[in-house]
Amino acid sequence: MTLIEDLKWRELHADCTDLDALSKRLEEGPLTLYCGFDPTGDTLHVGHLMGQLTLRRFQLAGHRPLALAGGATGMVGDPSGKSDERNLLTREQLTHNVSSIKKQLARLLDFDCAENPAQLVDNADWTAPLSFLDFLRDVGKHFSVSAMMAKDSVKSRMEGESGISYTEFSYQLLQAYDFHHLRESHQCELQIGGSDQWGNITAGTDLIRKKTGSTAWGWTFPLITKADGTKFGKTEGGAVWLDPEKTSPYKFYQFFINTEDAKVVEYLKKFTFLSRAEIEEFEVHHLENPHRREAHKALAREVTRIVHGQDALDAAIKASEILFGAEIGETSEETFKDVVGEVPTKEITASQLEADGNTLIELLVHSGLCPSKGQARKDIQGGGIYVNNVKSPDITRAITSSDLLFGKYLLLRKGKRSYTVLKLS
Ligand code: 545
Repeated sequence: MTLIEDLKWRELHADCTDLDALSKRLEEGPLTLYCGFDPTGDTLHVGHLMGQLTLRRFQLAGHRPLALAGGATGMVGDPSGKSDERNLLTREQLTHNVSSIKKQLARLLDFDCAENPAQLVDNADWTAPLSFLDFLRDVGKHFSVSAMMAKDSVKSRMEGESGISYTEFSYQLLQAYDFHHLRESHQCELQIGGSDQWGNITAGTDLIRKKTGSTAWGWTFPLITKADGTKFGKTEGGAVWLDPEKTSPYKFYQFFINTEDAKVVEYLKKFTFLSRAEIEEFEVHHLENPHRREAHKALAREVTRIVHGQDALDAAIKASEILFGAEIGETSEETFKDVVGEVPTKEITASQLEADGNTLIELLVHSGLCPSKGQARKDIQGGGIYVNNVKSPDITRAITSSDLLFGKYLLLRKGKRSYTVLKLS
């Protein structure tokens, strides 16, 4: 299967400026391609993964990827897909965002391989020194205002309530100029992006043709959606970030475990590097034994490994098992801390623990899992109470420091999923 066939099979093809010519070019040998990321925030979320993963697919097929951080374009604001004018970011915000985004962009690509290492570029490097007058003469002259107004990003804003400022209207020229610059300086022949980027990408291929007559292609992938067409990557707790400080690897893993059944195969194709044969096997599994959730587990496993690495994945799986009732057994303290981070935690003092008659009943009330001692007694007798994931049906059960995990934690559970950790203060 060629790279293009693979991308099509993975449903990563929305549009291409000239598919036949690009296919031929890819057969001839490696090319350089790029995808841009504006520092509109200080961390990327799962929705932004597609650009990086697609760059990586090209790299695995032997091509040279450039990840562009929009130090310049971030100062202006891309109107694509936005119904309202953006607030300008301050220089301090931008500097902060650019440096943290650069770190995240460096994760998925290989920057050290001998043949086709990835490279990070920042469009502020070539745009900031440019004078406004030179830009108008050298770039602006190649654009017709009516073509600029015909772009979806501009048209929809002109038709809508909020209109568009001259600043955002000019955005497409900056992105077009980047492509031209990278074509000249890095022999970059292809730009990729989500389908919201089509107007900006074709502004670039047009500019290149007009200025130098060189060949250049644009490729877009569909924006990822949920089964009902709504925005992907949001949970009740907010966006699913790639930064482990903002979204723990455990929560990240659980987000993919909870993928809608109708989407799991599509996401396996789009978010993982598993082969077609492997994915088709999971598809059969899923149709025959949906309750085993093998496809969901494979998806969560692969994406968590790609983004957070093997160790964080192992810990996330272990924490998931514990929170789904598995015995605690050999768990390390590090992993257990992940569990602690995911469930309500209450402090308990040593004297509270050693107090006379300190029974499980009392601690259940203290933890908030049971509203009263009477209810706690009933829950214990009903067999619904677990201490460190071991069923505790004895109402006289005392809790002592020997029950503490790692000398300081007690994991109380009621029923299937209600957990509280008591932590020795
Ligand atoms: C800037 C200069 C260029 C080429 C591209 C750009 C950026 C581009 C853009 N892209 C989006 C983006 O989102 C913010 C990310 C980080 C906080 O705005 N004009 O920067 C997204 N992009 C990835 C995909 C996208 C797109 O980074 O293309 O479609 C989302 O999947 O929205 O010379």
